[in-house]
Amino acid sequence: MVLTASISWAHLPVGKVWPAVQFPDGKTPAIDGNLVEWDVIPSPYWITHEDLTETVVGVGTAFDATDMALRAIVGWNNSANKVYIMEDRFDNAIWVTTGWEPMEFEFDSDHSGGMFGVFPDVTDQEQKDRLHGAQGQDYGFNQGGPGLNAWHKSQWHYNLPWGQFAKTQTAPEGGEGFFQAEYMLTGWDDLDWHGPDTSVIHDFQEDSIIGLNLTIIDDDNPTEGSYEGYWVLSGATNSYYEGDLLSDFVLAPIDADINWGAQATAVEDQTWGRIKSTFAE
Ligand SMILES: [Ca+2]
Ligand SMILES: [Ca+2]
Ligand SMILES: [Ca+2]
Ligand SMILES: [Ca+2]
Repeated sequence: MVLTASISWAHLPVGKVWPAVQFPDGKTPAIDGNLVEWDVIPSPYWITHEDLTETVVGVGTAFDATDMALRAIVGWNNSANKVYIMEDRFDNAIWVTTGWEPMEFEFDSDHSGGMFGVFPDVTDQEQKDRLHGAQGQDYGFNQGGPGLNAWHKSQWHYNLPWGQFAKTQTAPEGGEGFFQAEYMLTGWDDLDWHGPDTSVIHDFQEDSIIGLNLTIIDDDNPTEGSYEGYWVLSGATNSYYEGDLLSDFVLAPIDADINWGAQATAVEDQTWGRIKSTFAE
């Protein structure tokens, strides 16, 4: 009994706690799909495809990095009270924007665990809508369908000032290259789809643990349904609705080994780009 209970409550992978890097004030990333501000963050903060397990097709950990590869970083800032995620993904056939290949990520800011996404026993639609995403949230580009970035009735919460998503890609849809994205998110202890006035924002604290899982989906030929994999950090497919299965992330203190003074920004490039486009007009 005791063993069963401890297993059912264990966050996954068991015994693993990932660090979420703390951005000092003034060093938070611009959410523009240009990943240059993340370059100063060293590998102990990286999550790569080697950390993921494929759970649907049955590939397990036999990852082929020429088919898809991932580097992701989770960060946070105390003053802004936000979490930031970077996705740097190689894919031999990118279908994130028009197909169904999101990097999906689920958040349980207060680490409450429990169901947040599927309620088979709830038949009342109003009640279901209120529960869905309330105490854990599920995000990703087009995650809720084309143009939608969350898997709940609520969609306002990933737009400013609560959230922000941006991406770039080095190849057109269906091509081989990198899909690069940045995400800024608010934590919610209770997300009510009706709006922020009836929702409760989480207060992120240094050294606290949050529940978070990420999954990348590869489907290189969407018209033929060639589903290639569902690669999950926690190793549990049902992480998309069950908070107990999410991985643990600790909101790390400021890391003295990171040279934030050397952090590059894209501001100069963007300014020059604007000047050039002005010349061209
Ligand atoms: Ca950026
Ligand atoms: Ca692929
Ligand atoms: Ca929660
Ligand atoms: Ca693909």
